Amino acid sequence: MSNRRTFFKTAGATFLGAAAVSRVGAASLPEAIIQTAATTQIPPAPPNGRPFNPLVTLNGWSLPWRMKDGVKEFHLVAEPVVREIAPGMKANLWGYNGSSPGPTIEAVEGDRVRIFVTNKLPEVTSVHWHGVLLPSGMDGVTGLTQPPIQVGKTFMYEFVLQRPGTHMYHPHADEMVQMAMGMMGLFIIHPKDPKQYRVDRDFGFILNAYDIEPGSATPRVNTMLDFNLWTWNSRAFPGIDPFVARTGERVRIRVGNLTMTNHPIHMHGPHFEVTGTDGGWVPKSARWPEVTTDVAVGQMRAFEFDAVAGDWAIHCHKSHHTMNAMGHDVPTMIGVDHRDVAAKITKLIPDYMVMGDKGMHDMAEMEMPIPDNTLPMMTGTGPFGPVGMGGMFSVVKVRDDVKRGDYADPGPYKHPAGTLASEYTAEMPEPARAAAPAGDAKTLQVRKPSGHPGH
Ligand SMILES: [Cu+2]
Repeated sequence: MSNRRTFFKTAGATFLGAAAVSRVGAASLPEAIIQTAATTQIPPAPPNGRPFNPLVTLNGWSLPWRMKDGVKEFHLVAEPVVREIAPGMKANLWGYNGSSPGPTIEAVEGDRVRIFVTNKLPEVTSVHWHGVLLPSGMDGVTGLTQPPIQVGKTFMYEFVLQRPGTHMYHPHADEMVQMAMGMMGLFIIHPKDPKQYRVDRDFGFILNAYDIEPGSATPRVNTMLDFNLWTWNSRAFPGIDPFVARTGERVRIRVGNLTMTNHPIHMHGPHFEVTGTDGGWVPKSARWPEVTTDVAVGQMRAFEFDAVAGDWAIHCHKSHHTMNAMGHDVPTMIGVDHRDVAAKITKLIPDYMVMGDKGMHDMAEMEMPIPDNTLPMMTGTGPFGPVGMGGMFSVVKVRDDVKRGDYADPGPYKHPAGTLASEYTAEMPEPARAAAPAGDAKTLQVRKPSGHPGH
């Protein structure tokens, strides 16, 4: 195990320690760095090679490399991992280098990269570099462009990065199973000129989804649509870190989708512009303002905005995707008066609770008994009480006093006086309602379109 190291968050992080480099410097394979923490690891400035502005991978990390004869060398290890989806729930997934998703690969336009992939899964795999321009033989499609990477074997991919952009990597072998188990990662190609496409904060994450039965820990891999855990980088709210920025900063968020359905990503607060797709950067004249951008399966979208102070929700706008497990089999009880039934059931089951007859917000407030290793369906607490959200939800937290390079959660927003919604407590008359029309519905006048006979 001497070549496996676990890295923890340290201020600024010494990911690629000098000792690590010298110890393996003479070896033919670069050291495989392993990292299992599920909190956002702020990447350090690149220690060598072309300079770039590092990406902040939400609840993730970037893979260190070594330079060898001018080639940037990375080492990915495909292996089973344990991922905390949110505090209180861990999943048995497959990933790379200790985590799912795997670490972000960051390199620069013009770099020659050599990526070693070691297979420690129980079956064959391969890696496809999704969206990256490369020779066909490096594309990683099992059977088509290469034989599978057998269990215990290592493959080598090598290519020159031709164009800056936002990309992903994932297996192209037993894809349905391996992606349902969490095998994926971001692949960022930074521009050769670090001033080009420059932003103050650059975040990235992958949309993924799991079907993990409440009380269990391993995803069902044959599920096509009915997933119960909708995640960003294999984390569900309240396990997803906030996007922290300083007022006025230019912020970019890059999103990739490797689920089985599209996700309209909606951000409250400032309008944003979609500035990048899998195919590269959108010319300024072709960008349009948005508050929601749909990310289809297999797509990448990058969008940018000027940060405005506040706590701004950011979430998938499919409301079932802001729910955790347990939310999907609950019957609709709104308007049902089941007090009589409840009284009878209580004689048989003393702990029976009446729930959902006035909507489901009470479920967000109540500590319902749930199986071990299961997330409540709606959860998370804000300064004003339960948020009632799970899954694909987080908060863009913008403050006037955040320091450059500081990504720590600044706590709840202090709203300036006169800018906060509040209860109206003065006297309130009954609202006047329009009188119902005389007679019954049959007396309603239905006017047919004129000058249009023949019906
Ligand atoms: Cu969604």
